[in-house]
Amino acid sequence: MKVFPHLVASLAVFGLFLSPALAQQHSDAIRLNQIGFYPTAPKMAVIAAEEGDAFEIKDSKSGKTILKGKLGGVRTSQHSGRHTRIADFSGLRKPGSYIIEIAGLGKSATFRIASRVHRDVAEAALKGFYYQRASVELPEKFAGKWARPAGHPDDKVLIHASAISEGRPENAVISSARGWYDAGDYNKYIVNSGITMGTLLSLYEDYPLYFEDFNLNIPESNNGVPDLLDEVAWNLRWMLTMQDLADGGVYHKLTNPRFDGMVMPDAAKNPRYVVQKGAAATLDFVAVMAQASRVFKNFDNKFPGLADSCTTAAVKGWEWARKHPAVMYNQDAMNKQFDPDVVTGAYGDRSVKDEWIWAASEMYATTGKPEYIKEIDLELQQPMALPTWSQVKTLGYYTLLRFAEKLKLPAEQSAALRKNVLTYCDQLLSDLEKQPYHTVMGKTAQDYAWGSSSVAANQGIALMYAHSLSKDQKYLQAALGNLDYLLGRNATGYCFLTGFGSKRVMHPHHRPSIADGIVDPVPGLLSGGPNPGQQDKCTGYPNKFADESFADQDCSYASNEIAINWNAPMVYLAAALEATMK
Ligand code: 9MR
Repeated sequence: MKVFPHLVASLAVFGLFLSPALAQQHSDAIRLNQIGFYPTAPKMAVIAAEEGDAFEIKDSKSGKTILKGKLGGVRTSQHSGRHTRIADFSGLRKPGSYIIEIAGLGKSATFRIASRVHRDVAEAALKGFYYQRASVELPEKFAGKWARPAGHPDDKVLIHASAISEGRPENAVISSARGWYDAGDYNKYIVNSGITMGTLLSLYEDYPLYFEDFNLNIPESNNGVPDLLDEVAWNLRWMLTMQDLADGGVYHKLTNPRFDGMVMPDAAKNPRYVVQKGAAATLDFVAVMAQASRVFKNFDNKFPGLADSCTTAAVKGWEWARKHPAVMYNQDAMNKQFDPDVVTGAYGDRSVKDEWIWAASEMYATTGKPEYIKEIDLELQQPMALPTWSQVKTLGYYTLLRFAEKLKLPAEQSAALRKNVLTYCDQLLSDLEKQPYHTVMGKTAQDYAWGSSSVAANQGIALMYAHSLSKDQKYLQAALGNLDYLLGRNATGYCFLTGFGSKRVMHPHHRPSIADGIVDPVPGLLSGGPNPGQQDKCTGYPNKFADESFADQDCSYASNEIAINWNAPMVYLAAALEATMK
C-alpha cells in the first residue's frame, strides 16, 4: 500500500485511525468496581500510580464535570511496596453513568451509580452453576451461544476397588447422574459440593424473599420454585446417589482416574469411578442433606418426597460417621493399595472435627434435637475460621445463629456464637485505612491462597452476618468493599467474574471455555484470583507479589481456574448485598 505521510498524520490528528477499542482505552492504573455503586454506598477508586493529586468525576455521556476531589495520602502495599492513593467520591449519589479522570493519567471506563446495580452480577453468578451441569444438554434457549450437547451421562459409573461393599463388588455399575462439574475439570467431588451447597442453601434461608423474582432462564424457571433452589436440586439429586444405601457411607468423589483433556463434555468418554467412602465426605453430605430437608420441606408439592429422602439420607450418613469416624481420604495411600491410581483433585483432610460441628449443627437445626450437639465441642472459644472446603465449622455457627431463637439456644451459647463472628470481623476491619486498596481482603499474604477470590467473598459473607447481628454499617461497608475488590478494585485491575467488567478475564482454566471455539468464556464464573504459589508454572504471571500473582491464561489452574466453591460465595455476597441495599 502506498502511504502518504502527511495524510496519515492529519487523519491521526482527527483520531480517524483509532479503532473503537483504542479510542475508548482507559488507564489501567485506575482501579475500581467496574460495574458500579449503590447511590448510598461508599464509592472509591484506587490510583495505582505516582501521577496526579486530584480527580474529576464526569458524566460519561455529556463529559460534564460532576464532582472534583483530591486524592488521599499515599498508601504502600505490604505485598509489592507499590504506592496507591484513594479517590473517594462517596458524596456523589445521583444515579447515572460516569467516568473518573485523573489529570496526567487518564480516564477510567464507564461505571454506573444505580440501585440494584449488582443484580446482573448476582444472576449471572448463579446461572454459572447451570453452565456447570453434568449429564444434560444445554440448549440455546437457556445457554445462548454457549449451548452444548450433554456430556458425562454418569449412568454407568464403576465401583473403584477402594469402594467395594456388600452387593457392590469392584467394577459393579451404579448410576450417579446430574450434579455440577467441580471446576475447570469434569469431576464431581462430594467435599467441595458440601460447602458449595451449604453456602447456597444458607443464602436462601437468610434471604428467602429476595429469590421470589429471581429468574435465571433455566429449564425449571417458572415452575413455582425459586430458581436458586431448582439449581441446587440439580446437584442435590446427584449427591443422594453418592450414598451407599447398604451402610449409609458416602463416596468421596465421582471421577476419572486422570483429568480429561481440554475437550467439550460430550467428547470426554473415559470410564468414571466412585472411590472410597470417608468421614469428611459423609459428614459434609449429612450437613447438606439436613439443611436441604429443612428447605425443601416447604416445596413438598413441587418435589414430592425429596425432603424426606434428604432426612433419611442424613440420618443414615450420621450413623455411618459415628461408626467410622477415623476413615480419612488419603489419595496417595489409596493409590498404593488399589488400582487404577486416581490423580484428580484430592480434597483430602486430616481432621474432621469441623465437619462434625457443621453436621451436628445442621442436624440440630432441622430436627430440634439437642442431643446432636451435646457431645460436640463447638470450639467457640477458638477464633472463628473462615469457611473453606476443608474447614467448615463456621457454616454450623451461621446456622445456629440463624435459628438461635427458634432453637431456644442458651443465652450464653448465643452470645458466644455472636462474639465469635463479631470478633473475627473486627479483626478484619482493623487498619482498613492503611490498606492499599481499602479492602479487608488482602491484609495478609495468606489471603492470597489458591482460590483467593473465595477468601474475599467468604470474608464478605462473614461481614454480612456481622452486620445483621449488630446492625453496624461498618460491616456492611466492608462487605461492599470486598465486592468492589472482586469486580476490579484490586492489585491486578481485573474484574474476576467472567463476562463482566472493562478489564475482563478472557482465558479461564475451564474446559468448555477452552474447547468451544467461542471467544468469550462461559459467563458468570469466578476466577480463582491471585495465588503466589503459582503451582501451574505458567509463564504469564507478572511477578511473585502475593496480590499480583495472577495470569489470565488458560494454563493457569492455580490462579485462573473457576470452581463451584468459589462461585457460591460470590453469588451469596452479590445477592445478599442486593437484598440489603434495595
Ligand atoms: O481449591 C483447591 C485448593 O484449595 C487446593 O490447594 C488445590 C490443590 O489440591 O485444589 C483446589 O481444588 C481443585 C480440585 O482439586 C480439582 N478441581 C479444581 C479445583 C480448583 O482448582
